[in-house]
Amino acid sequence: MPSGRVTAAYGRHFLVDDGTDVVECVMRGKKGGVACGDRVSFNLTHPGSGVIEKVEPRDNLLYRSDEMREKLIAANVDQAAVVVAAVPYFREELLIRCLVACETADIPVLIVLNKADLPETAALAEYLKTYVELGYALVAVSAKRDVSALEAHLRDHTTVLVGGSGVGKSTLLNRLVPGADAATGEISIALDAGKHTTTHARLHRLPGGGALIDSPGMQEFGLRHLSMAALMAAFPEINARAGQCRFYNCRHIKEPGCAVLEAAARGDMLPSRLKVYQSLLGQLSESR
Ligand SMILES: Nc1nc2c(ncn2[C@@H]2O[C@H](COP(=O)(O)OP(=O)(O)OP(=O)(O)O)[C@@H](O)[C@H]2O)c(=O)[nH]1
Ligand SMILES: [Mg+2]
Ligand SMILES: [Zn+2]
Repeated sequence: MPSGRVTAAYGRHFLVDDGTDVVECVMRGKKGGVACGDRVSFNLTHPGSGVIEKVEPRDNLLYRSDEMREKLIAANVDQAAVVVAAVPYFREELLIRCLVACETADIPVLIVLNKADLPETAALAEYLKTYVELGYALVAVSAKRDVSALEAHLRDHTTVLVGGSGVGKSTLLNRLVPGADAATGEISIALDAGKHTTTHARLHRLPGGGALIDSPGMQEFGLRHLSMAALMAAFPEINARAGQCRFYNCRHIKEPGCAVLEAAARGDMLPSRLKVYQSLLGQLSESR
């Protein structure tokens, strides 16, 4: 049976690259999802079209989940580039949720600060130094001017671009993959937000080796699938202090003698990150 890699996922339709040709496939029956980046086996039904029969076991899978369902983003990636920008605006909660999802899926992350050409970016670059101190890799680029700092990180890897709408993922892709010709959107001033220009994930081969997956910008990153242990492990500054709390099972909400809360009170932890941690924890307890 021929096999290949899924390079586009449009609902129940997929493009599969077998190394020579791109075959349009559907999934048989209603079983499980197929994600961009999946390795699959398929049967040809006509020249150029086929049916996916089997999804090979995945190295990893990045997905989000809300109350209703799971939304697959990409499979079998070496890393995720979480793209942020000061324009239209920086959404720290979305960044944190992306970082937590990648950590939970065992996917190394790189924070990409885009739009370095804009004056609004300087303050955000300063703010993100805290993330570097936490151990995250960060590169600043301008999709409009210079992306060389990012190129070195992408070579020979499969990388998925994730982040909010309008941060410039598709513009980065077009710059890095000449001829990709992905649609990019003008930011709607009226809404002061991205417009969700990209609607489906797509994998492109990088000219220097490796692949880049562009994904639709997200408004929310649902994390219903998280366990409490995974949540705590995904915050390095909490993880590092958890053993110092008075209670071994401290949840770092309002317990006395909590080393995490004390660190936050001293200014040794970003209050915004503690707040997102606590709200994620609250949602987990609700959904159980
Ligand atoms: N000044 C500046 N503008 C940029 C840069 N990168 C992207 N833009 C602009 O930002 C807007 C949104 O870019 P897109 O690439 O469509 O953003 P996206 O992240 O793909 O958005 P979605 O597909 O909706 O998720 C466009 O108007 C781009 O021209 C940059 O480095 N500098
Ligand atoms: Mg896009
Ligand atoms: Zn604690």
